[in-house]
Parts: sequence; C-alpha cells; structure tokens
Amino acid sequence: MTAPDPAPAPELDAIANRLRRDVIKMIHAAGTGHPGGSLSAADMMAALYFHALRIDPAQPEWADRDRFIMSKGHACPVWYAALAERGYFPVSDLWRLRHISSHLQGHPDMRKTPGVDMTAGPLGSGTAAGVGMALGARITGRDFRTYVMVGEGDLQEGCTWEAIMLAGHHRLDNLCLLIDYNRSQVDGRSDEILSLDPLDDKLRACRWAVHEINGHDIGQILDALAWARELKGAPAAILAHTIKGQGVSFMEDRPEWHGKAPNREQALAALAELGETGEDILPAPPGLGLKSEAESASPLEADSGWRRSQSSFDDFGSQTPNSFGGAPAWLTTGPDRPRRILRDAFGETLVELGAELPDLVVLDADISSSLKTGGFRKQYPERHINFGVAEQDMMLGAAGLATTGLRPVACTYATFASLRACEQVRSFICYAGLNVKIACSHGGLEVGWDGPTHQGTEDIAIMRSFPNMTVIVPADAVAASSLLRQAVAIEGPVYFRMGRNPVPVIYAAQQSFTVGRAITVREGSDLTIIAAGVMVALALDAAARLDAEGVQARVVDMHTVKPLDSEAVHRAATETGAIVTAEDHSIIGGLGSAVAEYLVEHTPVPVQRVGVPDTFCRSGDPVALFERYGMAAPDIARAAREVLRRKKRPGFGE
Ligand SMILES: Cc1ncc(C[n+]2csc(CCOP(=O)(O)OP(=O)(O)O)c2C)c(N)n1
Ligand SMILES: [Mg+2]
Repeated sequence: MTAPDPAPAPELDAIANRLRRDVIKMIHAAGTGHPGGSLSAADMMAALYFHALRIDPAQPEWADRDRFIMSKGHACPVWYAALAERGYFPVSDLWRLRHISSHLQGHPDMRKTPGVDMTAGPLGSGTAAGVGMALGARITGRDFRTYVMVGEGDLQEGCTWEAIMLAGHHRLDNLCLLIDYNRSQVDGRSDEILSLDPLDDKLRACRWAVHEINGHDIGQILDALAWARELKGAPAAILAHTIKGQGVSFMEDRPEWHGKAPNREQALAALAELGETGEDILPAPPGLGLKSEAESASPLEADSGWRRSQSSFDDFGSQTPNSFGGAPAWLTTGPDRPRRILRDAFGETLVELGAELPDLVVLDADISSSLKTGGFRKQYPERHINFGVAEQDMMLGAAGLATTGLRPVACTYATFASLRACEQVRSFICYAGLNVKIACSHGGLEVGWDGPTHQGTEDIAIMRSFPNMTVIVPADAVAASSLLRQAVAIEGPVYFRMGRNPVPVIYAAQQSFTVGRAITVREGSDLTIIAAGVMVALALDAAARLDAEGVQARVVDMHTVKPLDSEAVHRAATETGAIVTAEDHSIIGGLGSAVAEYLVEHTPVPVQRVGVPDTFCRSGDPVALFERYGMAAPDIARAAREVLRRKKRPGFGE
C-alpha cells in the first residue's frame, strides 16, 4: 500500500474549497456545529487526506495506515467532509451531522465513524493519544506515521504538554503535530486569554523540531509535510498560522462563528463566496430534509457495513427532526409556562453578588459565554480570571485563591469539572473543605447535539461521593438565582449544576429555598416522584398524566442532592408508599441512588429510577434523546404505574 496519488497543489486548493462548502452545508443542515475552526483547518485537511496520508478508505482498519487525530474535536465537520470526499462513506451522510440516527456525532467517535481513529471533543486529548500511537508503532515495528491536529486553545490543556515532553524525550520522529494557530478560541483572542507565545521556542525546549508556515498556502503545507516525513530524531511540529473562518468573509477572524450554525441566508452567502450557487444544494430545514425512514437511513447503519470490533452500535431508526437549538418540545408538554435558561439567571445573580460580596471572584475556562459570566467580568474585571482551556489548573487555582480569603466560583461544563478535574476537586478542594464553588452548565443528556463527550451524566455521582461537598441542582431560573445566593454563603465546597436549555419556570419569584430542604411542588398520596433539575418540570407533566388516570402523584423537588433531605424522603415513603426518582443523570450514583440508599436502610418501599441508562448516549435533539433513552414525561408516568404495581404486591405496604 502506498500513499494516495499526490494531487497537484492547484487541485488541492479546489479540494479545500469543496471541504469548506461541505462544512457550511452540513452545519447549516444540522442547525448546530462549529464552522470557524473547521474552515481554518480545511487546507491542511485537503493536503493530508488527498496527498500525505497513507490510507485506504476501503480498509479503514488497515493496520499500517497512517493515523490522524483531530484533537480540536469540535472541528470534526471538516474531518467528516475529508473522509466523505475521500470515500470512507457517502457524501450524503454529511447532511445528517449530529442527528440521533447518524454515525457523525457532534464530536468524533472512533466506534461509529470509519476513518476516525480516536475519539475527541474534550480538548487536550489528541496529542497524548497520538504519542501513544507513535510509541505503539515503534514497539510493534510498524512504519505508519501519526498526525495530530490541535488548536492553540487545545494546547492550553496541561496534559498536552505532558505528552509533548514525552514525545520529545522519546524522539518520536513518526509523530507530526499540526497546529492550527488561528489565535482565536471561544472567549475571544488567545493572546488576551492565555498566550502561548513564543510557541516555537516552547516546543523546541521540549526537543521538538518546528516548521512555521502559512496554513492556507497549499505549497507551504506540502513542503512542511515533506519536511516532517524526512525529519529524524525528533517529533515534528508544523506551526501553521491560520485565520479562523477562512474562506467566508463574514466568518473570518470573527470569534462569534466559533460554534454557530449559519442560517439559510448566511449559508447561501457563504456558498456563493466559495463558488457554489443554487438553493437546491441545501437540505431544507427544519427536519434536515429527511424523507422516509428508508431513504434517510445512512447506508452505513442500514447495512452495518462497517463496525469497529468492540462497537456497541445500536439501531437508531427514529427520525425526529432537529428543533434547531430552539426550546425542546418536551418542555412544553405541560401547562404553558414561560421558559428561562438557568445560566442566564446564574449570570445575573453573580453580578448582584459581586456588589454585595467583595471577596467573590469568578473563574472561567474559556467558556464564559456558556456560563454567562460576561456581566460579572465586565462589572468586576479585577475579580475575574480566565484560565483558558485548563480546568485542572482552574480548580487548583481556585483552591489557592480560597486560601487567601477569597470566595472563588469556578465555572465550566459538568463533564470537565467532574471528570477532567476530578482529583483536583476531590483532594485539594474537598479534602481541605476549601471555600470554592464549582458552577457548571451542560449537566445531563439535554446537552443534546454535542454528544456523549459533552453530556454531563456522571457528575452528580462523582461530586456527591466527595466528603464535604454540597450538591445543588436547581430546577428553574428562580431556584438557580436563590440557591446560588445560598451556595456562596455556605462555608465550604459546593457543586452547582445547571443544564443548557431553557426550562419552564415553575416557581413564583417570591418562593423561598433552603439548601438541604426539599420542596413539595405537588401534593399526592399514591406515590411520590422525587426529581431534580429539569426533571421536576417533566415530573409535573407526568403527574398531570397520572391524574387523568385517577392516580395522585406527589412531586418533590430535591434541589439539594447532598445533603439529601432524608426527612422528605422518609415522609414520601411512609405517606405514599412508593417512590419514582427522576433525574437527567445516569441512574447510577445520582439522585436515584441517593434516595434508594436512604430508603433501603431506613424505610424500604418500592423504588423505580428514571434517568440516563447505563450506556453512552448519542448526539441529537434533546427531544429525540429523551424519548430514545426513556426520560420523557410518559416514561416517568410509566415508571409510576410500575412502582404502583409493585407497591400492591405482598411485602410492600398497603
Ligand atoms: C476540556 C474542554 N474544555 C472546554 C471545551 C469547550 N471548547 C470547545 S472548543 C474550545 C476552544 C478551542 O479553541 P482552539 O483549540 O483554538 O480551536 P479553534 O480555534 O481551532 O476552533 C473550547 C474551550 C472543550 N471542548 N473541552
Ligand atoms: Mg484557535
């Protein structure tokens, strides 16, 4: 097997242009995704996939293939485009990006997509995985090369530098790092957030060879790739100066296009700039232009032609159309309540608290736009620190700040706080009982389109297991605001968990909350649904359904998962005799487990848990995901019927 026929430079320009058009079309069709970093990488991707890589699309698992890892996994649209255009799967699959039934997940998944050799999405992962592959090639005596593409935000993660040092130490000359140095990340310019300069010197100091190029000049890219191939005795870094959004004038160097889908008008304008006209080329949103199930099913999935050995590939026939980032329909099934994003209330309350508490400091890890901390930063810039994409550093920094008498609120996604920075939170914040608040968005499956790497479904289990930690999961914007005030007043670590989507406002503005004291939001005597977060609204919907069947369900908002309000659980057990728990979290270790642990030791009654089943879920519309994984209101009602059946069996109450 040899390298693909080298495409001459002018043709590679045209291929890069085609990849850019695919990127625009697929992100538009999905209504969600990351165009900026995909476009900046397009020229390098064309050079890799149509010139440099030794690959065979007909044998995605050929042992001697060159490996490629997209460490900045959010830029997978351009990777998927390159794989499709190179023949790994039909180009038409691209128009189903991020859909629940697609093999093209929101972030790369090595078990689902042919040609994807390493899962990515959580930044800072690819370089280390690539070092592993390069070491593996050396140990097994294979001559394949490993290429890793990183962004400078991605390079801010500490693990990357551990890997860079290791690669230099082992003189891994079969490893090539392509740095898409567009100097722009989520919160803005890298130079302002966490500058990496002088990056070339840093790499050289770690014993790497560095070659600087214009990452949009195909000739320079080809020269650099040839240089890397010839290099002996050191790993190669191609430091490619690029422009985020390159090729679409209104996206170029505009941070707001990091993770935003173009609407139809914008997509057409972008395509026109890229030399493609005609509206017929665009799938018509909403609904991804899906036809019948048979027509729209991906051939890959339909005939299961490609599956990686350990793949747990389940059959997804559902064709629920995307709701295009709007309010998920499953939150509108109950009484017509206004909806609010909890993070908005969180951000506004932080600003108020900033005035009241001079010791309050807010820490971000390059996703301040998600956590809505921009208001605080604007008002109190001297009390705001952006750590860059470096969650572990942020947690330890928070610990240090707390020892100086300050009250840090460290903000990131639920997965990264609980998993990436797990030990930092446990051993340096909780062990010492430091006064750090950890505030997270993107808790739960309702994150949706970004996929399992970004769905925080184990965070409560992890945080709850740490001594000294208080775990708060507000159900709506009113609760978020009020409970945040209480959280910052607690002396000691607090985990404050929010979702991503707008949720119905179920509380009146004057509702009072006490940490550790559950709220009965609906009375009932037949059973109790104990819920947290977004599931409280769904539990109310389920209770309304049950009401129509003559079943009276009590609904309890267990906004504090730790310390659990065991009195409320005890009352529910003794007064109603059956419990359903409902949480947007794994059924292992979260609210359901906490309730069951208490009951089994004190007041055994039948319990049925509703939550994310013991599986990694998929990218997709939250509506489709909640239905697919059994977490919608009808599922809670079904669990209630089941638990009532068990309640009537001998040995349990009544
Ligand atoms: C561990 C982790 N923290 C935070 C994020 C959220 N996030 C997605 S992209 C991004 C910035 C990426 O910047 P860069 O690596 O420069 O990529 P590019 O500019 O090429 O898009 C961040 C912070 C993430 N995906 N992973
Ligand atoms: Mg960047």
